Amino acid sequence: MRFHFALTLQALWTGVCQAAMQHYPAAAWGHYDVCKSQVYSDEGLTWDYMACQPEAADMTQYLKVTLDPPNITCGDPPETYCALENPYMCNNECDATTEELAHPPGLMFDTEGRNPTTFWQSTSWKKYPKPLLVNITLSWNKTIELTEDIVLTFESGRPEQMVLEKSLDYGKTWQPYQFYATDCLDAFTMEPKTVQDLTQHTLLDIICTEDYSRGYVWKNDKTVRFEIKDRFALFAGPRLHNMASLYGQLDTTKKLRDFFTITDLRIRLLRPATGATMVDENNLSRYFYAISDIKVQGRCKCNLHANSCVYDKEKLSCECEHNTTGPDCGRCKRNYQGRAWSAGSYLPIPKGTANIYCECFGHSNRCSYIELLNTVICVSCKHNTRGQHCQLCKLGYYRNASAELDDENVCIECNCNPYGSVNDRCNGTGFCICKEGTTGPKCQECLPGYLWDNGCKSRVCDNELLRCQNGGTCISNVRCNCPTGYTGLLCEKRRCESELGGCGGPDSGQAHLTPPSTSRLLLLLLLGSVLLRGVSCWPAVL
Ligand SMILES: [Ca+2]
Repeated sequence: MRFHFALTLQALWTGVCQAAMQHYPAAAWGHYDVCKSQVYSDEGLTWDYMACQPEAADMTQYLKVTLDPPNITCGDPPETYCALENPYMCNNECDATTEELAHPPGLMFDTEGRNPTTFWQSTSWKKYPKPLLVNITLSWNKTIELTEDIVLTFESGRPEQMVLEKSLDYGKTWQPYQFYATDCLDAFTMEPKTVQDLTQHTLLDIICTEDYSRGYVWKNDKTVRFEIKDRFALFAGPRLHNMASLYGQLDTTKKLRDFFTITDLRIRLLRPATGATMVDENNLSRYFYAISDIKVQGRCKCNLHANSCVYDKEKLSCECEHNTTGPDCGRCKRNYQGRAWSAGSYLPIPKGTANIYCECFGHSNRCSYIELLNTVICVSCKHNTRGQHCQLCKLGYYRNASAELDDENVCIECNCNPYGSVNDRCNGTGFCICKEGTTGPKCQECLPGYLWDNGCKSRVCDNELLRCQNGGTCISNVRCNCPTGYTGLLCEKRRCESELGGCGGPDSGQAHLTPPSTSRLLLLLLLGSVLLRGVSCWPAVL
C-alpha cells in the first residue's frame, strides 16, 4: 500500500490539461459549485465544466481485509487437497509456513497475470456436515462509490451458495447486495432472477441469481459478479451513452446514490462447490474455497465537493473544496455556515454545457442557457422531437409507445390524409382530426352516406336507396340530373313550388297539366285529321 497517494481529478469524458475550481455567484448558478478544466475542442481552447469528484480507481489498493473465522485460511496445519473433478488427483498442497505453498488473503488483491495465478484458499470441508462458512470483509473506513462491476474470480469451483453484503456505516449494519446459489429457491427461498429482469423501478431490488454458481463443468466460468454497469444502463442506456440521465437520477434520488455507495463489502461463502448432489464424505479435501482475484472499482465519495482523494496513514479522505470539510465533505467549514450544507451536483450548471436540466435524451448535444429563467434548454432537437428536453414530438408526429425516450424512433409521423383530415396533427395514439364525413385513424375512410372524392363528399344518390325521383338520373353519386320542371336534391320537388306564385298561377308550369278545355280539344282533333289528310293542305285550313 502506498502512502500519500493522491487520486487526481480526471473527468471521465474529457482530456484535461489543467484543473481549477470555480465558484459562481449564487444568483446566476443556484447552489451549484462546479469544477472546470481547459480542453482543446473544435473551437480551440475552451473550458469544460464537470462534476467535482475524484477519478475512479482500483479500490482494492486501499482496503483492509478480515476473515471470519480468523483461522479459516489453509496451511496451518498443512493440508493436501484433491481436485473437485477428480478425487484421485491430490497434488494441491497448502502450507502456511512455506511461501510458495501458502495462500494468504492478500493474494486476492495482488496483480494477476503471472503464471501460475496466486490465490487465497480456505481449509477444506473437514467438518462436514457442519457448513463451511467463511466471511471475507473488505473495509475502506471511507465511503466509496462503485463505478464498475464487482468481480470475484474463483480458483476453486464457484460456491453453491453465497451472499454479497454491503455496509454503509463502517460495518455496524449490513444489507444484502445479491444472493448467489445453484438453486435460489432451495437456498434462500427466493425466485431466481438475473440483472436483466430489473427495470428502472426495481433497480434497488435485491435478487438471487443462479448465473454465477453453476458447476465446475464449465471450467472457464470462474467469476462471480455484482453487476453495477447493467444497473447504470437502466438509466444511461445499453452503451451508457446517456450518462447525463443517470447523473440526473443520482442528483435527485438519495436511495439510488446510496445503493452504489459502500464503506464495507462482505462476501459470505455459505457452501462450496460440490459438483454433485451428494457430498463425497470419504474425500472431503475436494471441497474448499479459493479466490484468486477481487475487483472493486470506485471512487471516494466526496459529495461532489472535491476532485481529489488522498490516501494517508492508511486512510482515504477527500480534499474538500467549496468551503466544505469532513472525510466526505459532508459539512460546512467553520465560519462558512451562512448557507445550509448541500451536496454538489453530478451535473453542474455552467453556461452552455450539458447538465441535469440539459437532458436531451440523445436527440441533441447542444443546450442553451436562458438566464432570465435560470434554466437550460436543448437546442435543435433531432429525430422529430421538440421541447426543453427534446422529450416531446414535433407537431405532425406522435410518441412511439414501444420506444424509450432516447430512441431515435421515438416519434412517428402522424401521416394524416391531407384530404380527409383537418390538419397534419394527431393525438397521442396517432389518430388524426377528421373532416365531416371522414373516419379512420388517418381520416382515409368515409362514413356511410359519404363518398371518397379527394376527401369524403356527401353521397347524394345511388341506385339502391337514394334514388333520384321523377325521372332524374344519378350522376357520379353526387347529384341528380333532374328533368325540366323538377328540382331538389333527389328531384323530389316540382320547380314551380319554389317559384313566385307557387304552382297555382296561370303562368305556372302547371298550366299544361290542367284538363284541356272543350274548344281546345276540338281544335286538336281538327288538327289531327288535317295532318292525316296531307301536309299540303294544312296551311289553307289555318
Ligand atoms: Ca491473485
